Amino acid sequence: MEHDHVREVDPDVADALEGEIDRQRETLSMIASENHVSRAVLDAQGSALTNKYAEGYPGKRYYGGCRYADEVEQLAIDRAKELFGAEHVNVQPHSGTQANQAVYFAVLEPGDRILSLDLTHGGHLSHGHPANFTGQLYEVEQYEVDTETGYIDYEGLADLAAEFDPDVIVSGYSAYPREVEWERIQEVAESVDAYHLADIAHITGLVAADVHASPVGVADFVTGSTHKTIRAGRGGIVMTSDEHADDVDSAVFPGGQGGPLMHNVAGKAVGFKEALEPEFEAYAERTVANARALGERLSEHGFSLVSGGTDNHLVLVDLRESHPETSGGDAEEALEEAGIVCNANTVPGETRSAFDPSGIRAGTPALTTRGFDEDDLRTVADLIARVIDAPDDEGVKSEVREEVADLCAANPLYE
Ligand code: DSN
Repeated sequence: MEHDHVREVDPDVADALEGEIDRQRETLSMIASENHVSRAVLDAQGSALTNKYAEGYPGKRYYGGCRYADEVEQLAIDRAKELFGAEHVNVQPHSGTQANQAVYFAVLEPGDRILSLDLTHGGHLSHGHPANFTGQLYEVEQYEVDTETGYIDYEGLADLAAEFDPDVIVSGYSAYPREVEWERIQEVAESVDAYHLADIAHITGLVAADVHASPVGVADFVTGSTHKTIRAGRGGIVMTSDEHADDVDSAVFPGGQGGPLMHNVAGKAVGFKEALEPEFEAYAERTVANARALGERLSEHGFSLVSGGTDNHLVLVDLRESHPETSGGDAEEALEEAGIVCNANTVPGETRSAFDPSGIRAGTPALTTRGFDEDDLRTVADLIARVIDAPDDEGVKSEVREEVADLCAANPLYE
């Protein structure tokens, strides 16, 4: 991939951009929240729409010259409605966190109450972590997964809701490998007269392809990221019913953001069009089948998986039993040296620290985009096991790096 125009002006940045493309081509991207978007989405995101201010919404802008911005945003909205069956869609949030912020801003006052999953059990910063604005503006109580089974403790959630009386219950997670029972959480929300926000950031693509149950039409608000499993332009999205449409729109703009990033909205429109093609459903199915194959083979190697396996695009490995001397950080570093990029992650009942936790999280969205199949993922699991069994062995890492190079060459990226 050439960056000739950048190189003419700024060779330092051009070198970094080309280095990044090479890094993505030559390593296995297994960060569960990452993917490789198409050249079409890259083009749209690198387009002249980056120059355009378009505060407002299609047909109701605060600036002139918005004809093409209107066309692009309306296409993104219409395609998202078709993909998810949502009554109302806002495609302007700059990120999944901004999408969540819009929902909180639409229905909460400072000091109101949020009930959400603890970060170390798979939740997200923007669901109420003390270091995030949510933890500072709102009163937060957190439910957990059952540490024995790794599944959401739905009964504990119901008990906590009855006790805490939240204004919003947040479902949808960042490191949870199992299907979420949206209706069950909706029932709890209704029983305490709370809104239900389902954050499908990680599984937006799986929901769009009907590979995971959809919370659209169940929860009051559904937020998502648009660049993870759905592989569209970078950013966020909010879906809701007509009843809450105006509140959400004014919470996004002018409530939380100024001008939308129209180049990213164009990337969302293009990615949603791709996701409406039948091939996308096959991609989403393969992503899940690949994660299952990865998890099963890791289990055969003696690794303990949180919840024993996966229903979605990621596995969460708890290293404490199988590799008590190896932290998630040690494993992440050794794997990266061998060309396998994933991230250290907390596990339920965490006994180390958030900075150097006991687990690793690994996902299949990006490898599946490159064409990896279940056999490939079993091979990748074998490579992961070899590295984590001997994280300081330079010979092992060098051998694995060569096998990674072969897998990458067989599944080229951005040719
Ligand atoms: N950073 C994302 C993730 O890795 O899950 C969430 O925002």
